[in-house]
Amino acid sequence: MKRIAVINDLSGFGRCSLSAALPIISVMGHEACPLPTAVLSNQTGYESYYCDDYTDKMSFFNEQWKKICPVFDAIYSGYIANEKQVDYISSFIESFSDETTILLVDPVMGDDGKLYDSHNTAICEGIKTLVKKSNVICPNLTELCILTGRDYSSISQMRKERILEEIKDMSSSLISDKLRLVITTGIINDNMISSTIYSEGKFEEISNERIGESFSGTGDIFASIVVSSLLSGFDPYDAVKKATDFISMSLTETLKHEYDRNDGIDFQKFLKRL
Ligand code: PXL
Repeated sequence: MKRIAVINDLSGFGRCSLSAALPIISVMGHEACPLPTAVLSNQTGYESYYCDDYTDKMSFFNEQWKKICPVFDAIYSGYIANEKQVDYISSFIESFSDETTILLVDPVMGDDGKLYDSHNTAICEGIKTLVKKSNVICPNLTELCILTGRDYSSISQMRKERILEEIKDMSSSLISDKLRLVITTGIINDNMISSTIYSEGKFEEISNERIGESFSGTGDIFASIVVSSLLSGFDPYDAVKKATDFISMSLTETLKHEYDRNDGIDFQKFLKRL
């Protein structure tokens, strides 16, 4: 069985981060080894929350894990709370990977053209350095703009074909010997929502009907399915298709009843289809 180190927070409510990643990776046949960055009563989008920062405890995991699993098949990092964690994750990647390890960094920084309240420009600079050490990233359009220093508000107002050209250009500018796959999510056009895939000079788009608004945890669900699929040997297009179809199904289910976007989406009953 292949092992994925999952570096993310544990939130009691919000069906996001580790609470979403662990069931998804497990049902897809891999062992998910959680390394919590923080333990929260609920994700930070709710009106209030309690957060126990785990930064100073993370290095104890290093010490113990080296004795059990010196190299992971994949390392997947998500929500990062501070700059110190960026340094830690950077050294975790160096010490627990070899040339076969899939390194997926989800550069969680913001949405709808805005940084999350919890994120300042210093953390974003750190995340940029982490992205350079990864080989797969899955930013949303806001995060892709931050990573490439482009202006979200002007790009998001362009017509669809131009937006796609810009995304292709931004994606290719991030590609290096190390970073080989850039997947951009949440590209909204009328009643459709698309993801794009840039790898080996090829640029592809997958579109789904836009269902509801933006919900907690969908980015984490997306990244968890992508990293698990890549580890199972799927090609990037099929990995992204699996993720977007799963999220569409779960969103449709969520909208059947009263909901709060902070509670995340009803994905549980579809897990066995993964
Ligand atoms: O899903 C992103 C995420 C993860 N973890 C925490 C968050 C958020 C988004 O707000 O607050 C704690």
